[in-house]
Amino acid sequence: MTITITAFERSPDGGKGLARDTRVRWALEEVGQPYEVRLVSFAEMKAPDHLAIHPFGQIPTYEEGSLSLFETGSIVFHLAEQHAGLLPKDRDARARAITWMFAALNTVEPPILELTTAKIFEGDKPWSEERLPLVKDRVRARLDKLSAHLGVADWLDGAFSAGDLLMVSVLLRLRMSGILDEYQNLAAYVARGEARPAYLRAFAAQFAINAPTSS
Ligand SMILES: N[C@@H](CCC(=O)N[C@@H](CS)C(=O)NCC(=O)O)C(=O)O
Repeated sequence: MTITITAFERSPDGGKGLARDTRVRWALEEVGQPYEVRLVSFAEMKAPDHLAIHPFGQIPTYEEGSLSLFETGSIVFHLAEQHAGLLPKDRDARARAITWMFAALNTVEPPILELTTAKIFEGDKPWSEERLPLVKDRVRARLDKLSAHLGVADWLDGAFSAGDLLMVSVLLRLRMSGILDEYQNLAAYVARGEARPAYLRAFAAQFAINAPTSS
C-alpha cells in the first residue's frame, strides 16, 4: 500500500532537516518502506482538505490506504509497530524504548522549543536578553540529566530504537545554539544518529526540496 506523507513546500529552515517530516522520513528509511511526499504551502496547510487529515493544520501527516495520521510521535510509533527495526521484541525493552519516545517529545523537546521561540519570535522584545539565559538553563537542566543517563553508551537503552530516533531529532534543534557542544557525549550521540544510512537518506531527500537556490 502506498504511503504518502506531507512536508513543507519550502521549509523555513532552508534544508537543515529540522522540520518534522525528516523524523518521519528517517523512520520510514529505517524500516525500509518506500513513500511518497505531498508538498504543501502554508496556505494549503490551513485549508479544509489538509485540516481533514491534520486538525491543527500542520505537517507532517501520514496516509496509508484508509488510515491517515498526524503527530510525528504517533506516526513513528505506528511505523515501529508495523515493521521491524525501531522497537525491540522483548516486552520490557520495548516498553522502555517507547518511554524514551515520550521522554524525547514530552520532557526534552519542550524547553528546546521554548529556546527557539525565545530567539526567533521574541528576540526583538525588550525583555528578551534577560529571559534568554533562564530558558537556556532550563535546556541545560534536561541535558545534564540526559547526558548522565547516556554516559558512554551508544544509545539510550541497548540497541538503536525509535526512542533514539526522536531524541536525536529533538537534540538536532539545539545545534545552532552551541549548547549541544557543552555535552561531549550528547554531541557524539547526535553525530552517531546522523551517520546512520537511513538518516542520511532522509536528510538528502528533504534537502533536495529545501536547499537554498542561487536564483
Ligand atoms: N506536535 C506536532 C507538531 C507539528 C509541527 O509543529 N509542525 C510544524 C513543522 S515542524 C508546522 O507544521 N508548522 C507550521 C504551522 O504550525 O503552521 C508533531 O509532532 O507532529
